[in-house]
Formats: sequence, C-alpha cells, structure tokens
Amino acid sequence: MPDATGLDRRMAEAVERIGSADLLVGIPSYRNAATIGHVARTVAEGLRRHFPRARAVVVDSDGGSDDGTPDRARGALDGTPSVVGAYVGPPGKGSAFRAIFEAARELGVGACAVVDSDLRSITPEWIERLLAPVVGGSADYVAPLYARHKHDGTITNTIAYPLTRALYGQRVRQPIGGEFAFSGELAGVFLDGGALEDSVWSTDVARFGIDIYMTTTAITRGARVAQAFLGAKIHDPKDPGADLGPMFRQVVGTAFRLAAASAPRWRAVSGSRDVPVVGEVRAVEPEEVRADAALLVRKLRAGAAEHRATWDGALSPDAAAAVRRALDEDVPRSLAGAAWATIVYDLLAASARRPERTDELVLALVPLYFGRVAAFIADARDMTTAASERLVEEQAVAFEERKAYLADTWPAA
Ligand SMILES: Nc1nc2c(ncn2[C@@H]2O[C@H](COP(=O)(O)OP(=O)(O)OP(=O)(O)O)[C@@H](O)[C@H]2O)c(=O)[nH]1
Ligand SMILES: [Mg+2]
Repeated sequence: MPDATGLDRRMAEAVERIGSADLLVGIPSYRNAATIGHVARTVAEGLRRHFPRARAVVVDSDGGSDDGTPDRARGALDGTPSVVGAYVGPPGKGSAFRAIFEAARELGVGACAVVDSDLRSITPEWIERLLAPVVGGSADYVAPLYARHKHDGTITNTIAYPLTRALYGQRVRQPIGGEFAFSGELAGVFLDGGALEDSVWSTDVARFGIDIYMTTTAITRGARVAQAFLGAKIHDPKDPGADLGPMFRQVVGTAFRLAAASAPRWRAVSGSRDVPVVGEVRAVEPEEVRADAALLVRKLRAGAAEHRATWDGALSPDAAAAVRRALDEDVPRSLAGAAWATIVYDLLAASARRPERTDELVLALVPLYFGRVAAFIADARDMTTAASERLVEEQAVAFEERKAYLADTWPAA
C-alpha cells in the first residue's frame, strides 16, 4: 500500500483483504467503550437495511483507547466487513478521519459517511439519510441537521454557523456537527489538503479542526451540499465553560486559516442561500445540556488581564468599547449582535494580516466567546430549544450584515 501513513498495519491489512467496496462508514473513537457498541451495531444495521446490495465496509479509526473501545467495535461488527484499528499520526479526531479517507481511497468507494462514537440517538435511518443523496447522485456533501439542546453546539451557534453562512453564502446549520456523508472523490480531496495548501495533517485539521475543514473545502470546491434531518442529537455533551476552550481554539483557528486561504472565493459571495434538506423536519425537544453561565462570566473577566494587550492591538474602537462594557455587565450582552460579529471579524482580519499570530488571536477570542455564550444562555433562559433558534438566526444575520466591513478591513493581497 503506498504511503500508508494514516493506517496502522492491522488496518492496512484489513483494507487489503477487503480489496474494494461501494460504501464506507467511518467511526472515529477515543475512549468510547460505553457507546461505540451501539453506534457500530446501528451503522451495520442501517447499511444492511437501506443498502442491501451495496458492498459496504465499516471503519473504526481509534486513537489508542485503553478502555477496550476497539474490542467493543469488533464485537458489534461481527459479520460485517470492517476495519478496526489505531490510526497513525498526531492524536486527534482529524487524524482518525485521515485514516478513514485513506481506507476510502484504497477501497475505491463511491460514497462515505462518518458518525461520532459517543452518539446515543443514532438510528439505522441516519445512515440512509446521510448516504442516500450521495449514492443517488443528488449531492456531493451532506451535513447533518438536528435539534441540539440550546446549551449544546455553542461553537456552532456563535461562530461556525454564522461565519460559514456569511463568508461562503450557504446556510449549513451544522457545519461542524460530526455526522457527514461525501463522495469518494471528495474524500480524496480532503486527504490531499482540500482548501488549505500546506500539509494539513500536522495542523489543527488533525484535531477538532477537521469538521470545519471538510465543510469549507466542500463548499469552496463547488460541491453540491445538502442537509440530512436526523431528529435530535444526543451525545456525551460538554459544559461550554468547563470543556470547550481547546476545541474552540482548534475549530476557530482552522476556520481563520481557511478564510485566509479562500479570500478570493468569499469576497465574490454576497448574501446567503438555503441548503436543501433531506427528510421532513420535525420539532423535537432534545435532552437538557447543563451550562454554568456564572462560570462563563468569571472566565470572561479572568481572560481580560491575560489578553488585554492582544485585544487592544487587534480590536477596532467600537469592538474594544463593547468588550469594556461587557466586562462590567452582569450579563455580558454587549458581546452580542453586531458587536460580536465585529469582534470576530477584527480578530479574523488581524490573523490574515499576521498569520503567524493566529493562535494568539484565537486564544484571545476564547474568553469573549465565553461571554457571548453567557449572554445567549440568559437571553434563551425561558425559551425552548426551538424558540432559541431565532437568537441564533439573528446573530448569523448580523455576520452577513457586517461582511462588507470584513472585506474593507481585509489586508490587500
Ligand atoms: N480517534 C480519535 N477520535 C477522537 C479524538 N477526539 C475525539 N474523537 C472522536 O471524535 C468524535 C467527536 O468527539 P466529541 O468529543 O464527542 O466532540 P463533539 O461531540 O464534536 O463536541 P461537543 O459538541 O463539544 O461535545 C467522537 O467520536 C470521539 O470519539 C481523538 O483524539 N482520537
Ligand atoms: Mg460528541
């Protein structure tokens, strides 16, 4: 096998034994022994039920779990052609995907899907909803659409969705949702560096930057994008203030690098368009995710001392004034709406001017993101998840309305 850098020997041998396939479903995992059995069984059942004539393979690409995760996957996949093993590369979800893309390329599959291994609400129909548009030839890239509790998906709601929509003009509501399907051809594009030219597998694309990298690459390559309605997403959730700092840095750092690499493309886009939805959208109220707003406000204030110099250097006077006001507010509402869009755009433009400072700039955004989420939690307090969608939409519209400002402050090529 040529350049098998992403697959360990065991995976490479399994791929070689299988030889070729039509469909592949990849599952990245790291310490998911409690949930992966259910996910793998459901994937296999979905493939059997909905694609009975296809030659399908399931891949568990594991990060070296010491809790028996791969054994659970093997047990659940008994009787299904499968590739289970540890990927080779820096630890992270993206490295797991790299091995999945490589398996897809070696097997020559026409369509590929990926699903997270901590899912509790996955059903066999998810596999059909995700893969059918690609198999049927009506889409090249399918993102998930699901109801997530209003306190879940905060990186998506405050930045990944508004930025994807404003920059690239497509209203992909869950650009980093975790469940996707794509053509075999796109899997090859992702493997080769997609919308970024440098060696992506030594960057945050190898970690949690992978999802935004795939979605942005698909859009900028002109792929036909669809959204698959999957009901509610219930997974092992994280409290934004307690767990999400590193993930935010990886996702947003990657989004900034992608925006810098794709400037000619996004400059040519104005407004945004709906993305077709597969499946009938129903309102569902997902399981509650707890979030500690007081902790978020404390983290906003604690960040001020550390990041003041970066804020002062990169933020425009309006954005800097909003940050100052927010630091004195019980609920930092000054970080919402147009002010939040301006803050993000100021830091994004600063990172385009000084790419070597991207990590520092993104790090300085983390406490402001905590403040933005605290304001959202307060504003959505008496709302159902479905009702809180309006707040997410308003924020996204503000990003669109401020896009001309980003273009004006963007450095000349
Ligand atoms: N192989 C591998 N997989 C990982 C690693 N980190 C995360 N994953 C997998 O990536 C998927 C998503 O990770 P989660 O931690 O659930 O993150 P998430 O659901 O995107 O994020 P939240 O919305 O914040 O919960 C899961 O299937 C994880 O097992 C890793 O270091 N290596
Ligand atoms: Mg998860």
